[in-house]
Amino acid sequence: MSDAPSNGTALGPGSHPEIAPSVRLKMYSSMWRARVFEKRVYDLFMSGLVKGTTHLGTGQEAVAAGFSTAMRDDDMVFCTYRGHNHTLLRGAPMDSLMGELLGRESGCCGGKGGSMHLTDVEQHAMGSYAIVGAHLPVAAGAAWASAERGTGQVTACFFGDGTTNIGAFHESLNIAAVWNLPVVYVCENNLYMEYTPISSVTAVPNPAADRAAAYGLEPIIVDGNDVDAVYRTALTALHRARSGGGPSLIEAQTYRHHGHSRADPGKYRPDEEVEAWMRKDPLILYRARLESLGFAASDLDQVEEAARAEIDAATAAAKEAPEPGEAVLMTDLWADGGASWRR
Ligand SMILES: Cc1ncc(C[n+]2csc(CCOP(=O)(O)OP(=O)(O)O)c2C)c(N)n1
Ligand SMILES: [Mg+2]
Repeated sequence: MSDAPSNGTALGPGSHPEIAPSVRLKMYSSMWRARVFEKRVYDLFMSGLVKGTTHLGTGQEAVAAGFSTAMRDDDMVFCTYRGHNHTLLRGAPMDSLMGELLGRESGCCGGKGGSMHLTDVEQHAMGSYAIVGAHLPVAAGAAWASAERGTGQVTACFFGDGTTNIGAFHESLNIAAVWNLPVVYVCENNLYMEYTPISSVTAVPNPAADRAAAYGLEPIIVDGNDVDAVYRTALTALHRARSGGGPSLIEAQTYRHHGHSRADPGKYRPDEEVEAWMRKDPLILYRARLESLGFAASDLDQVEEAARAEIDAATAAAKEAPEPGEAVLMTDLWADGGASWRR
């Protein structure tokens, strides 16, 4: 589980001191863990071992790393089918995620869910949702439950730019604002839906931030490839929610390195655009920043090595794990078709 930094969630807006070196190293490590995970998923998919489809979060790691580092251990996360980064960095063990992708019994959903449904409730990773926009109202409900119970938990809900044109986005933002819910909605604006540029189907240039005013919220845009900026923005929004200040809507500007899903080579994107964003790779930018701040290159190399060792071990464990037996078919089901609770 990620460590909530002690200098973090107690702070109010605008009062964040310099980010501690240990927090910076943790964020660098988080981004590398997510990067090597996605790279391995890609390779295993190409060799036919990953069951089902995949939507990789490569290039978008800074959003998950900054948020997960700023969160309290019991804060909840809801995410989309592009949810590997968020589920991993919320604390789901890498081998259970890899087991899930390979359809093994060791998987976080017993091998039944696969890439688009990664969930680890014990770690407060509350699910990956394949229907665009479906999880936004559920996240509002989770936040409402925390408020009613007085647990102090905040719910963070991640989604794409295309989601801002779905009704559930507007309904959720509205109820979150009206009920002052402790929820932080985060739009990862990677400029595209499946193959369609968001700009070609949206009436405003900033698909999330430009809608914030409709719900009485401040427009917040953050460089989603700058993990420090994401972390500071997350601290402010989490603090606001936890201290009764209500929801936030954050637009994190970022880019996916691959196509939409495994079948998409992403050729509809102009070469110059892809190249410009590759130069803004969050891992490369952060390594340069850390070196300029005096972090030893050998320490940073060690972080990268540790991530590679972790993914090798997780892959080996997943490959060795058995496929689920037939008994798994009857687990986690309403065996009576839900008859008892429907009455
Ligand atoms: C309600 C609904 N409509 C359409 C789809 C098909 N679909 C899957 S992903 C996707 C694009 C979503 O884009 P965005 O919200 O920007 O997320 P990204 O994939 O870029 O992370 C679409 C249209 C779906 N899953 N659900
Ligand atoms: Mg998108």
